[in-house]
Amino acid sequence: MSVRVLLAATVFSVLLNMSPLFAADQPPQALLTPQTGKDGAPMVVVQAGSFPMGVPHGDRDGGRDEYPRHDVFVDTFFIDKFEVTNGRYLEFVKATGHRVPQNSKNPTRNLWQGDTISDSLADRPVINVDWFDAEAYCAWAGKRLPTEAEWEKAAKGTADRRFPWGNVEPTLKHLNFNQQWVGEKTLMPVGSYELGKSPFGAYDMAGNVWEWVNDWYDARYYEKSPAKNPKGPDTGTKKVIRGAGWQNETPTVRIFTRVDSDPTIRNESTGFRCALDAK
Ligand SMILES: [Ca+2]
Repeated sequence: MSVRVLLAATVFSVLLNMSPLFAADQPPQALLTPQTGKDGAPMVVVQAGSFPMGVPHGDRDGGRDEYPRHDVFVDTFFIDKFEVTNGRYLEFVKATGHRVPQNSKNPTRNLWQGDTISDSLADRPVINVDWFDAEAYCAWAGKRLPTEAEWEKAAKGTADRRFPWGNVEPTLKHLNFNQQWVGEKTLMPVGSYELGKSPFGAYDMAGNVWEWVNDWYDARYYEKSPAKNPKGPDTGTKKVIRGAGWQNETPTVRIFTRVDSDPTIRNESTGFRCALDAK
């Protein structure tokens, strides 16, 4: 190989390696380090760009509120790698005096003893928190709840898929689902399912606990939502929860499942994770 050919090959190779720097809507990943909030919870980067929101092309299931499939552009943001744990929530309660998680309808499903938790509960997702508790935690941590579109993109990646890991039907190696209540062991420690993580590296986006997102629920929102950074309706009576929980079966744990919930309800199936703008 002549020097000239070698030089050309080297230049070509360097250009190839740099090509992500020039790709539209894709910030150079190496230069973007995920930040963390005050809670120290690890976060992952979700790069700017479009993704298909709603029921994938060719699939005929899903609720009416999950149609039409539509492309949504979302700016770069960070999202918690894991659901917020009881251990982190306890730090928030201690720091702020915020009320403890409590299931007012079914006290047998409380897992906290006052403001004390067992060691084995610390890494499991917090439950018995309403939308306002979730919002308060994220604000304390210097973060915010993800929008519904951000949540779906973090779970799905940039192309159609039914589950965070792809289109393979769910098994107990992918997620915590299809369970009966047995106390704290109903919930799995966050990040237990390597096989179930999303294309952006977020864990438990399907199963373990449902997750509050910021948006008000509107069954017809997809018919009119803005194509860029949709934030949900301005007002409403119900908030959206996403991702399904430990008690749900296969159809419900699909990424695109949308469910509405009274924002003041505190139950044993719903927790949350936080997001953060990329600065
Ligand atoms: Ca979850």
